[in-house]
Amino acid sequence: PTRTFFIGGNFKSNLNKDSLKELVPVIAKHQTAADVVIAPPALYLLEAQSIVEANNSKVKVAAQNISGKSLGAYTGEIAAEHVLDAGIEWTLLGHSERRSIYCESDEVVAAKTVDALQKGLSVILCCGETEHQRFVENRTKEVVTGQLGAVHKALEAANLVDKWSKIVIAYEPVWAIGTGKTASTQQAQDTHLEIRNWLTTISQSVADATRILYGGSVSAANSDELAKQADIDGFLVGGASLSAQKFLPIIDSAK
Ligand code: G2H
Repeated sequence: PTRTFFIGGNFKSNLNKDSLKELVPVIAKHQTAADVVIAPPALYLLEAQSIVEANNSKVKVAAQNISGKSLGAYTGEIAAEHVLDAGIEWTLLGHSERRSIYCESDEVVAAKTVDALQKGLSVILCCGETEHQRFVENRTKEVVTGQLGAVHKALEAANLVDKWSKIVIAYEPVWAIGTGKTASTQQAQDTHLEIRNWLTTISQSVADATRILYGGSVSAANSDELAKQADIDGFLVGGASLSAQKFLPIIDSAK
């Protein structure tokens, strides 16, 4: 199966107007066969979108989160409608920082995913186990497929199972996020394969077509090796996406 390599840049709550205006055009102009999607802080979504458009770039912009509600009385939130109105096609959902710091349960992430897909956004859906769940409880597969399973259940209930084609999965072991610790190439590949096998329970075609990204301290030093693995179809990059010097070589590791 051919799956176009996919590189996400998750800027998290970083950068400012000036550094964003410096960084985004460089990414937008970089030539690659890979799908590249960058997720700036919400306040800069419009700016990032206008930069990629001005450069006629293939690079896409993603929100880092959406409310999961429609327009209305949800102070502080950004709805899928706003993201779409900005000409933006993607959102991240279920990042571990959303889950752990902002208490988003599997069910909340699943409901947001349904909302995003129903309204026409594509979703980078994050999943991943904690250090305790992997190394003490030995429950990585159960945790990750539980997170993805909650989404699948919600898609079934909403009659949206065909929308798996609009989802890219990002596997991000929580213990490897921003810590400098990366899962070993083998640990990553093994878990990606477990996710791929789980996807066959939806259908073989979903398993074949769905991109599964690795995330967690990806850098130019480890991206080539990770990219070679059969079930690693790209990366979700945090810290190293904040500088062109670090991010472009990771984009270039696309197979
Ligand atoms: C994981 C990743 C991007 P980092 O959160 O989503 O960040 O590369 O900084 O570990």
